[in-house]
Amino acid sequence: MKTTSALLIVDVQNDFCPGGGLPVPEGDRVVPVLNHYMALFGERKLPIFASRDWHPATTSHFRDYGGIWPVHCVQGSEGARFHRDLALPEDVIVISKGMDPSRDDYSAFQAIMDDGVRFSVVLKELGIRKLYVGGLATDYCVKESVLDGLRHGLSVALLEDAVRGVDLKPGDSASAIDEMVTAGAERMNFSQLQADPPS
Ligand code: VGL
Ligand code: ZN
Repeated sequence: MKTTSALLIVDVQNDFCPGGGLPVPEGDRVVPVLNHYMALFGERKLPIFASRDWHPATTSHFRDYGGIWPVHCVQGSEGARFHRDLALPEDVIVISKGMDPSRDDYSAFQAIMDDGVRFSVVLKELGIRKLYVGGLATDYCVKESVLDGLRHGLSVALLEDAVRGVDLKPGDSASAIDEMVTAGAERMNFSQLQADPPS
């Protein structure tokens, strides 16, 4: 069977969960749901990517240096680790973004693997045509990753039961979902995926 689908888990890191440096309300609620998605992709031998926000201590992304965000996901810190209950498989492909101290880098398409290979290049090598996206935060990294996926010509499904948003302004996450759908993303939840499994 030729692989065409992959799962992308966006930034499910301690700092984006309650108690973290940039907590997303209910951010940790995505964890058990994403574990179900990972099990389904794992059974079907489909690739699973996990992106991480991976900032240097000094970056224009942070409030102290001109940005809008409190300190979060500093490289090597506890806050930058994936949530402990996120059941990442051994063969998960971790991609990192946000290392450039002069850029925000919200999209996973700006992320690279440890060996420097870009996410889009890996997707191409694996023949991925459809990306299923969940994680944090709906109105930032999830949104930008979904929009970039569509720009790259992929089919993109937004896993609506496995995302949560920051909502700096109330309604930001709802608008982000509208924007993704308008751009061509398909909204999906776990029971819909079980009825129409990825291949
Ligand atoms: C994110 C704000 C700042 C995200 C990252 O992962 O959505 N949001 N840095
Ligand atoms: Zn960040």
